[in-house]
Amino acid sequence: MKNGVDINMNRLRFVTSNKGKFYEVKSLLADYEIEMFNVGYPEIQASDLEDVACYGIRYLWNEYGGNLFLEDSGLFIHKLNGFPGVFSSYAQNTIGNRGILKLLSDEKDRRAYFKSVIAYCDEKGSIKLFGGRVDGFISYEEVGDEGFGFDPIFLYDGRTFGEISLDDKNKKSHRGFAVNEFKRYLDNNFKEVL
Ligand code: ITT
Repeated sequence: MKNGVDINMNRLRFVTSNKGKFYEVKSLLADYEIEMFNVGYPEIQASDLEDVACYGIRYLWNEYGGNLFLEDSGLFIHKLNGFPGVFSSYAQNTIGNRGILKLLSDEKDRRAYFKSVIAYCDEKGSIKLFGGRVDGFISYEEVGDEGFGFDPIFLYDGRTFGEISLDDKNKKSHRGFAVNEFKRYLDNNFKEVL
């Protein structure tokens, strides 16, 4: 303990049920001990990922204390006015990638982006948000079996995220950018007390 604060700040709980996300984040935060903390939290109906993340992290702080983070992400398709966006999980579990491709079947405008928001709560209950975004296109068919979720239909630089390795995806993805921002914050704020 230092000034009443647990100085082992390099041990963090990542609240998620998604192993694909967990491995991506764990690889980027290799200097830290990351524990998968699969406890679930309410995801409110809101139009912004930030609002969903803030509500979730406050709930988690009340239930489990600090030193934890969550990550909320979504796929936003221009021609569908941002759908599935905050409903990405629901869309993935119901219509899936095939359903998304069907919605865009005769569509030439296939622009889409992934967005990621990380909400972190420290030992004292202070909350910080970090974000990342990657712009790409929806493919015409599912390609590749790497990654998870929408990866086989998200085209970036001529290949889908389903065709590239985890390390490659981490260099260009929404989550990669958000986690690197988070890492910079952790390195600046906590490394010196270890
Ligand atoms: P949590 O337990 O962490 O909430 P989740 O899978 O429900 O896991 P999200 O709500 O953040 O995560 O994700 C919404 C949906 O978007 C979900 O179906 C994911 O599979 C999908 N998704 C998120 N990031 C993705 C990525 O990098 N590549 C492909 N699909 C992704």
